[in-house]
Amino acid sequence: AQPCCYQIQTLKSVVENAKNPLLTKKPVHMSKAFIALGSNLQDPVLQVKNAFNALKKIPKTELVRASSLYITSPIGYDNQPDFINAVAELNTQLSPEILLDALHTIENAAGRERPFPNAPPVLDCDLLLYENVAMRSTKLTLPHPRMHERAFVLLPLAEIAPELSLPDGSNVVKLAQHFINQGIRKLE
Ligand code: PH2
Ligand code: MG
Ligand code: MG
Repeated sequence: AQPCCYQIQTLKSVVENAKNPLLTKKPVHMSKAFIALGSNLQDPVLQVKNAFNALKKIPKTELVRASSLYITSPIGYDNQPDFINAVAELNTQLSPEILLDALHTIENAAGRERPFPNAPPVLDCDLLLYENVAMRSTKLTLPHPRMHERAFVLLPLAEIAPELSLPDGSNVVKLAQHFINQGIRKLE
């Protein structure tokens, strides 16, 4: 075909496609969410890297940013191995509750068991923040109730989203500065 004929054909199909509702994408509303990942069993570095890949596969969800991996001293219950921690930023069409279900599915797929409360996790995936939502239900509390005091959450968050503020207005970089002595360093 001559170049001009080709162009006319292309124009025709553009016009036809514009009329086809199956081919015209409606803009969808995406919500921003932040996830904390932690592991201290069964090759924690691999567990956290696998978790990033699993986050990419959540339906109606995009992985926007992944932090570096950090090696961190256990908080709360001392007699367990060091953790590998990281955080991820997602854009999602899922509600907080459905996103939480997806995170539990990822934990279970990694072989998470809960023999006792705060048992060392093969993989812990916590929903930290969902937009500016502040809520408390039996299933989910937002923001994550202990994120304000944990270097292993605040430092990786400050790395990928320094401008981020929590629903109460506190800035992550400022919060992180209080907890830099908790025993945390970036993995090389
Ligand atoms: N998670 C906990 C308790 N303590 N300590 C570190 N360093 N990293 C964690 O991810 C972590 C913890 C409960 O989820
Ligand atoms: Mg946790
Ligand atoms: Mg958890």
